[in-house]
Amino acid sequence: MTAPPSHDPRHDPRQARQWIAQAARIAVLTGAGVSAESGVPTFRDAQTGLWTHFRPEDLATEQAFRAHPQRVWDWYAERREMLRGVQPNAGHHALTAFQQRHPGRLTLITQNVDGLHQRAGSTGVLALHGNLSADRWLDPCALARRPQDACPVERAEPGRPPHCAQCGNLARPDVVWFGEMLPAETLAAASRAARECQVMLVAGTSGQVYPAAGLALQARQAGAKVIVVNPAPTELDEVAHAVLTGTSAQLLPELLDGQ
Ligand code: BV8
Repeated sequence: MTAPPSHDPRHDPRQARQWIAQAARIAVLTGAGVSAESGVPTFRDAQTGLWTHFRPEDLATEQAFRAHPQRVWDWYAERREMLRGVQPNAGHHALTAFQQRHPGRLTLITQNVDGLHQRAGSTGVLALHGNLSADRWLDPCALARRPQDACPVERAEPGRPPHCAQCGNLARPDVVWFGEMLPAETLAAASRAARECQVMLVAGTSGQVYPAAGLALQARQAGAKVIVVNPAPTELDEVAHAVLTGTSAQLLPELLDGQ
């Protein structure tokens, strides 16, 4: 265990590790940073290639998709392609191993849509923002007899978003876009975990996106110790009891392994 140069408990992994050891219930909130060491660019890393001139917030919206379906679809297709060769990293595995050693004690809440926690074997993952590798229909089928009936035919033509050959409905990624509500049950379960935990571990998120980032405040207000793991300052540092500067693949094993 590396002792920090200045013995400030706010920056001492040993103090954080002790809080975890004593916690009956632990909630973990992860963001794009925990996938960085798997080679997945974070959500606010500089966009590259075709996307240099777009902000993610301007692409990840229903309005953008309706206005430019091809462009938004291509952005998601490229992100899906990038995920193909990617593996979970030591941070993902440390969370899974802890869950396996202590069934029911750690609730994993993620903002990530890359599915890496699930692929690492984590269970009961509360995926607040959906799943990048799944599609759903943009609108109810215009020709269906009942609104809940899905479109019958998904026609995929190279490069175009799959669409219904009968009514023209478009398929869209099964993620939560900006301006869209989060899945109510998932958010309620995440909020309950935040309010009932003794420790909330916040790893790899800039803390800019709500309501996800608000879970850290809920945990703090309910009396939990809040621990932030990030190589850089975040918007949640002032909510935290401990701010550990480092990467998740390095610090999550340090905090969780052997517990
Ligand atoms: C909502 C899926 C109710 C899509 C994502 C105006 C109108 C409507 C809403 C709003 C509005 N103004 C504000 C809002 C609320 C809005 C919001 O919060 N906006 C922000 C930009 C201010 N929220 C919403 O719209 C949410 N819905 O509020 O509904 C509503 C409805 C209508 C009207 C009003 C309210 C929906 C939010 C969900 C958006 N979808 N993803 C997709 O992926 O394409 S969010 C997206 O951001 C990703 O999921 C990402 O995970 C998430 C959060 O970002 P981070 O994970 O933190 O990633 P980021 O790149 O920012 O930071 C990475 C961090 O990692 C950094 O800190 C870095 O230092 C660190 N790091 C780097 N390397 C490492 C590392 N950490 C550890 N180890 C490393 N190695």
